[in-house]
Amino acid sequence: MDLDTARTLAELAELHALTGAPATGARRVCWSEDWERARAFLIERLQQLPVTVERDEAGNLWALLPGRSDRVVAVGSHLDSVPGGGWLDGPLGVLGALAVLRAVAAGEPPQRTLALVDWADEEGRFGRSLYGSAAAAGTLDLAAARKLTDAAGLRLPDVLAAHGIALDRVHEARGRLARLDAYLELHIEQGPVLEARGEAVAAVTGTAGTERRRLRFTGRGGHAGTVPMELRRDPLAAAARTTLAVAEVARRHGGVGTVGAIEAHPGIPTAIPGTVELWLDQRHAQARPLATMVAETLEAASAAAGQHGVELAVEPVWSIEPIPFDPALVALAREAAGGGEPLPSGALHDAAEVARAGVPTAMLFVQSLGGISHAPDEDSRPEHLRAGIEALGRLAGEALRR
Ligand code: HGY
Ligand code: MN
Ligand code: MN
Repeated sequence: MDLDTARTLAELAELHALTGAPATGARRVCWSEDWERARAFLIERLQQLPVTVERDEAGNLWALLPGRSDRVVAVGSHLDSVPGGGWLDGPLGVLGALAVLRAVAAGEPPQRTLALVDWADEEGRFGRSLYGSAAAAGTLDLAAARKLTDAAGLRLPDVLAAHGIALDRVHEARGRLARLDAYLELHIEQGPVLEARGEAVAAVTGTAGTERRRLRFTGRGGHAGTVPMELRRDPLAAAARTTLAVAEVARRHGGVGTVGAIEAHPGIPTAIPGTVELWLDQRHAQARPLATMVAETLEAASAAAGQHGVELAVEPVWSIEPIPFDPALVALAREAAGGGEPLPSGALHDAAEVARAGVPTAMLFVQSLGGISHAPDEDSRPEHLRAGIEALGRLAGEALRR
């Protein structure tokens, strides 16, 4: 397959210049104007190919290149980013898929239909990662999704409606996955392993289990200058103790635990907060230790609440179990990547939702410099990006033929 990887690297840089900036990072938060610019950037290029471009009921974008059978091999990722994210997380897989589409379109019709897919809101603007692929997989909990809001308090159903999407109908996107014989995703590793190994590209074994909750501590607000320390019921002190416990528990069990956001109300220097909301994200490659991490952390949170005389309310936001990818496809991906040891993914990917819908799925990782991601200085070496796109082409060629 003759892939124009130089063109893809140029397009990745162009997309970042259009929808982000080196110092402040990517602005492609899903459903935002910059994310719409990114979609338009992709659609403009797809329209130069003999493909049909469609948006499904959840807002995922599909481009189909007909093959000799209507069974489909899908290749994709996500154009949306976290606020201030990097230039590669997502677009590498979507524009890498575009490079494969171009190369296959230049030849005879493939044995299977080839689809490029750009999943909507992989980053979980509303707290639930993998929104678009979950809708297509039928695993999006609509009742829970109806209540979700983003950091600015905008409701998920309203933002979808503003883009012509009815939340109650998003599961109608499910039909497409039934036609997939394989789903392939190229992504940056977003961690330090490949750099430590000195490898450019590797296959991925699967994704870690993830538990996400919002903890609400309710104490008694008051004047920062007049309330004696022994009379305080300070929810932020309880949240701080809990945050330290999250890290200890994660270390104890070999997982990861993150408090990525704490919001104090009223959130001013001269008032003891009345309430504090804390976002908790815990992950582990195995389900049982992950469950133990959650239990121990919630125990520590209620002990901290007791110590500070505040109330604790725990709201589960979302969880996904550890997802293994298809062993046969992972073996093909390993070969395409040059034979290095496949590695597990601590980050979530749309591939997890597609795999748990029963579609044979595999991923390829490209080395991340310094293991940095979800930050403006996310980067990879150009020769590694090109090697990753070439490996994706080899893997897609195999999957189309076998
Ligand atoms: O949270 C994740 O792992 C993904 O990057 N959204
Ligand atoms: Mn990603
Ligand atoms: Mn991400």
